[in-house]
Amino acid sequence: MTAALPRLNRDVAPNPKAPVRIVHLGLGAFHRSHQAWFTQHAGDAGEWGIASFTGRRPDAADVLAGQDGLFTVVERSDAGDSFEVVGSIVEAVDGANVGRLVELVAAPQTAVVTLTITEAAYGLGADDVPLLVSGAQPTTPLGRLVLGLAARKDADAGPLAVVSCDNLSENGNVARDGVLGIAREFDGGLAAWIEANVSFVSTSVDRITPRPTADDVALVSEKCGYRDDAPVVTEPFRNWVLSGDFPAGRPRWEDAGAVFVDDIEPYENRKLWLLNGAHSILAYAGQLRGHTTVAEALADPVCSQAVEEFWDEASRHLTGDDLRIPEYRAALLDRFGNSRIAHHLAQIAMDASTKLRMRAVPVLRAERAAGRTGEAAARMIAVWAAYVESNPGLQDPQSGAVAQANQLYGLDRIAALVSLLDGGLSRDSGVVKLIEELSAGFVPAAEHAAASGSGVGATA
Ligand code: CS2
Repeated sequence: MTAALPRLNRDVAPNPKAPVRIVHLGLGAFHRSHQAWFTQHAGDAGEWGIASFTGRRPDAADVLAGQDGLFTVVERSDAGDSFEVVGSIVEAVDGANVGRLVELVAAPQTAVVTLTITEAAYGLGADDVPLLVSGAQPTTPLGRLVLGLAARKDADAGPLAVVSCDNLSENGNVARDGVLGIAREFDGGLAAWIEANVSFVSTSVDRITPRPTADDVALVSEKCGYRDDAPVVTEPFRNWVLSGDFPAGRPRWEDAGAVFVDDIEPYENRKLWLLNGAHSILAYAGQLRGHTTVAEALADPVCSQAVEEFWDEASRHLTGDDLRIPEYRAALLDRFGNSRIAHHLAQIAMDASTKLRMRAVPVLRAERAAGRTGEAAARMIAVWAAYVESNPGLQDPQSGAVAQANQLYGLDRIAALVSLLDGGLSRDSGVVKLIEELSAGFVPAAEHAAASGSGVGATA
């Protein structure tokens, strides 16, 4: 039945194909439900097409190219699903096609480069310096971007904005440091040109977008009457806060609800600590207690209490008149509880050493500086430590160091893990002891079930 349906094509697209003026690195589900969605909903969408490049694998580009960049956004709430075709991606390209990337970054009409390359990728560019120097093709997103910027400089194509959309605090500055770090080693003149011509915009991005499944593909066929091999399922909520200059212009994203601010830090921290921090607690504590999704974990009082206590701690350090923390927390409980969105804890658990540095460390440090224990932030680290003990293969940019730490025992093991997040905290014996105690309270689900029927294996 499905095979007889026409493939999604421009006849059902909302607007004609726009010219490429945005280049994106990191073509994944989140990019499509967020930046591509906002661009489609900008009042001047007709002027802003996105050329989107994949990261490590070509698959997403292959599928999307087969339907001219089009895809369906399925907005899923407790009330039901709504379907919308998004047409702002006008070119979907395999990231290994560095030639096309360079050509587009160097094109004068390109005004913006957006990034969703994962938190971990910002530290990887050094590997690319020898490749760039020898004239070989770079393999990391930032290495590839530097090559594109070199071509833009040579073409005298003018300034542009690089907009990081990864969950890092001060992500614009992190992107700038990463790009300049590579450029300085490669070509000092290029580094100076970047400093003078490239603006690095910081943003806080938010839209929960789990990996799509085969069921989602079947649902779109059934409801929409066409075949879409790359739908994306997301929550109705979306948020984008941006801070920085766009020297070559930008879409009117504010028409779609994006907010432009001078000081992004309070918004960034609110999102990274309250949303992402809670996610990380649920990811490790939840899986240790036998849960699979965010909604399931949140329904477990041990996990939700750990989240609430962390929110109480973090909120003490979130000051700003319009942050509306109680409303934000209430909205998060609703969003996490949206059980029609199966947001898998295993997906959130990955890359912990990078994520916890943003999500747990600042709150823990701030609490200790204020003379308190920081127990709830420490618990986030503790549940990770407990989780990697029984799941040593968890994907992580520092997986080798995590494995080494796992060879140790007790406080030594905890100190080694904490040192991957923050050197100072790992040398604070009070912190290490607290994390060890909290960690011992969380036992894997199997042991849990075998334990003598108390039902609660956590100190939360
Ligand atoms: C999650 C985020 O995977 C993770 O680490 O915390 O992807 C989260 O779903 C998004 O930031 C929501 O905007």
